[in-house]
Amino acid sequence: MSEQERLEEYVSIVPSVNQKAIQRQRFNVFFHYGLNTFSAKEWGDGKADPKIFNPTQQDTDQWVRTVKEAGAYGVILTCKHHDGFCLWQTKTTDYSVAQSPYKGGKGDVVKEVSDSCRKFGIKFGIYLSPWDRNHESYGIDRYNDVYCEQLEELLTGYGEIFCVWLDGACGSYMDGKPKQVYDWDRYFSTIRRLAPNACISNCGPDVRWVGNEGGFARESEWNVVPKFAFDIQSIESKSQQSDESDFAKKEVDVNSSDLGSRDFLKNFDNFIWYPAEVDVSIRPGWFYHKSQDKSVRSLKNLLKIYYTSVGGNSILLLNAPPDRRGLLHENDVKRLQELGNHIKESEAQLLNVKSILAPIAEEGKDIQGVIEYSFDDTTFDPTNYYTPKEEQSSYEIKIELEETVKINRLQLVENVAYSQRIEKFEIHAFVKDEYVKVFDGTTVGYGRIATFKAVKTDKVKVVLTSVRKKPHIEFVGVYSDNGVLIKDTLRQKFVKWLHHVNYITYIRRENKKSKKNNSQ
Ligand code: FUL
Repeated sequence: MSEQERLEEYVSIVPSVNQKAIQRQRFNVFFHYGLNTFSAKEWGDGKADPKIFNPTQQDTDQWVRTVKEAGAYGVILTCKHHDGFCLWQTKTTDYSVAQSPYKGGKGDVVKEVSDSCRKFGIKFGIYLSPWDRNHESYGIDRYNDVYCEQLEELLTGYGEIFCVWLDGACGSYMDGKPKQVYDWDRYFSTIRRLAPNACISNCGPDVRWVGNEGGFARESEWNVVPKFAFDIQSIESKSQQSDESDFAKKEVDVNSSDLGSRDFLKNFDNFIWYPAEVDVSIRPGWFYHKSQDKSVRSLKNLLKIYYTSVGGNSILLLNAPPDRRGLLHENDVKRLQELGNHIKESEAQLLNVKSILAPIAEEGKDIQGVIEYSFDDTTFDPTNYYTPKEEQSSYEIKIELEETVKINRLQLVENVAYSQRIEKFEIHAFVKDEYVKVFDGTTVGYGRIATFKAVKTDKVKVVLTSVRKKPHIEFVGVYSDNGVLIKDTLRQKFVKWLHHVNYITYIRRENKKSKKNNSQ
């Protein structure tokens, strides 16, 4: 394939309807809740007495109200974690809320959370751990039937589901059991049949695990990646294998610091649309532990995660674990509200534009449309975009603001119905008598929020210096200074350098392998 044919191939790969929806949703909250909440464990062994599950003030409205205040759009609940304890009235096992004192054994936490989601207009999703340390059938083929029955109960009894989150973590050796041979294809077809609007995430074909649980996204996140990126064996092998708290600190998988640049893709032939999700907890643990009440992430830290994920072409899944009362702890609530206020206030700082100039547009796809467009709702509109009439080697968009003001952010969104096309861009601000470069960027995709050192100006220029094909831009917005500047620490710079070295080694190895295969 020539370079040109390759580029055509990459831009022909576009998201499914479900992927478009979850990408536009941008930010969701994880609730880890269950027996571990009461046993102070991260990985329950499946032997804890269900009687310890006894929240006395459970209020799922409080959880979901807080999610809304945090500025998130969806919730994912651990309906069953690795210990096998089910938060709903299931027919597949006795190890559930039915055996607990909660509501005299008649409670159904899944129902309560899904009802609260509907009440507050928040989407509802489920986490159902494939690894089950309690079920007698785990390890033998019958477990696949049990797992599908559990999926069926959850996908038919609780209304619309936006996401099914399949975890690759497994430590079955700890129980002296063989690893279950999971029938992933059957799980996927069960989900597609019963919840056609749901994305299958993590060990699934729709949303890609970013590769760590520490809140790190790559600087350049690509949506079109080689098909191998969706390889369950490798997702599983890189997932947590033991209950070590250090897991969260691990950085992006070294072999995959680049999953989609032109340079990287040229080594492969099959590609898929596979957007990244950053899953990370607001506390050191995924479950609530009283000892961590003072270790809730700072707002500064959350903002770094928010701007590098939501602002860096990734979905954010932020975990906030309810406590033993059945409430989100005051410290977590406060932090989530601060985050929500920050997002709201920062979005309201969008500046009015006096004029905008760009290369001549295709008919009906004028640049004016993309500054008038409101990006704050979550409905994806495939018809809204600006695109130039002609293919060019670079494109310049000049924005004149209504007033001279200090700015520190520019948001750029591609209409992903036309794939991800922008590979490199620059932002320049007019200061004194000339344009000065304030930002150098790579990927845009379904959302890039570029933050830079605040600069006083009334004119900004975005230059797209490398594209796969002419861009389809859905939104461009300039914002006044909110004091946020996301930049790398020395350690992160070092890790990036390390990734680069590993990446080169990886490519060399792949090339060697394919040369060897070709000569055989
Ligand atoms: C991991 C699990 O082992 C953790 O307990 C948590 O559920 C996290 C989201 O996924 O792999």
